[in-house]
Amino acid sequence: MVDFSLTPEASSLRDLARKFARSEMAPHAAECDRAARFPEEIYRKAHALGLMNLNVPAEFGGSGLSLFEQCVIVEELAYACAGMTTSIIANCLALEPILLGGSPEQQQRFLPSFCADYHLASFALTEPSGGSDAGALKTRARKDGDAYLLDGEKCFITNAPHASLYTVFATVDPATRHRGVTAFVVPRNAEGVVPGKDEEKMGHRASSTSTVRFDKVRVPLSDRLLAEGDGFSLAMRTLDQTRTPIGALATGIGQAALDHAARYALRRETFGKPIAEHQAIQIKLANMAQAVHAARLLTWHAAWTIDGGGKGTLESSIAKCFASDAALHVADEAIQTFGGYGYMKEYPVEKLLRDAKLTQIYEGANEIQRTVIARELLRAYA
Ligand code: COS
Repeated sequence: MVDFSLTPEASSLRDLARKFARSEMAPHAAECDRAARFPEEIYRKAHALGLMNLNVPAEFGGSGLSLFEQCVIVEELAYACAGMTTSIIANCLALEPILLGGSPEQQQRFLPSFCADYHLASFALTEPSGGSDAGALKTRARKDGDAYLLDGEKCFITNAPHASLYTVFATVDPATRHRGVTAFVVPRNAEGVVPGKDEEKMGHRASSTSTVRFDKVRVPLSDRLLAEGDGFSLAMRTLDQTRTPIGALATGIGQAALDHAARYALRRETFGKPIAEHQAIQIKLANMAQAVHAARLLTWHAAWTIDGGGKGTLESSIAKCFASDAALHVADEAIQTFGGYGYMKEYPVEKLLRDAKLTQIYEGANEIQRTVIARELLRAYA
């Protein structure tokens, strides 16, 4: 039978994440947003509590959580600050290719240090010439004896200026498009690795984003993940896993927007009564509640599918796409409920709109999610 209740473990993880989010993250969210400050002290605390490397199995010192449990945590964190959450969960994205494609020796070599101490890793796939067409990447990997030389530039890389390791996707032969894409693990201190300056972003301003240049970076053969040409499907399989938590992140933004709007509607009065008593506002709140609820259930369903051994390509794209569209809409309606105050930085809802916007873009723009959904769907009818 389908069961929507949380297990005692998931419930206590939710409580832990909620307490951390509300006591450690929320009080600093507005200030970090205003100043575009990367609050490393908060990320260190998240690491110490086991809220960082959620997908890394316990045998490597990680939290070893199911995707469902990860989603429960991510929603709580994002409720307090989506930008901080993006930085906290970036290790999950960056380390996933090692979990999926690393040999036991590579996993043992790369993963435990991230769990034992606070270190950040970044997933380096997107390039300036285009992110959606991931098979057309231009970063070159040329064989040179017992190593590869990597040349190229990545952009929009979360945590890149602070990372000690990158999972990098490069091509051994651009003419073969996705069939040349190959994955590598590259330490930050390798000669020729040059992270750029922090980008000035619209939202997620507590998170750090930059380019990373690779200038003839020597990567030993032993740091290649899987075989030459296996990198594209490894990136796709990684994103199948990590798009679902983005659905949870967007759900957290949506829930925060709904809560702010409902509380405000109960205390703001117009025409002699709280605006919550006006049908126009009730309809808004009802639509917002439906969107958040549906986003959460689609996210949970995608996580449940993947935890049960399913590939989850369709389900994770549906969850990510729906929840991020819902988050933007709900944040917009929260601002409308606040009226002019909603547009002011003094109130928390305009930040939610700016933060929600990115969830429609990163980990695959929603146009790409719809492409994936349509392909998966049509396969069933062919
Ligand atoms: N799992 C495993 N393999 C997959 C896969 C998946 N989910 N999706 C595609 N593949 C495989 C295909 O089976 C195909 O393999 P073969 O060469 O053996 O036939 C190969 O990958 C190419 O697939 P496809 O033809 O679908 O590739 P396209 O170039 O058409 O691109 C999209 C597919 C658009 C889905 C892909 O480029 C994409 O996801 N882009 C967005 C990238 C992204 O999310 N960037 C954000 C980065 S993180 S912030």
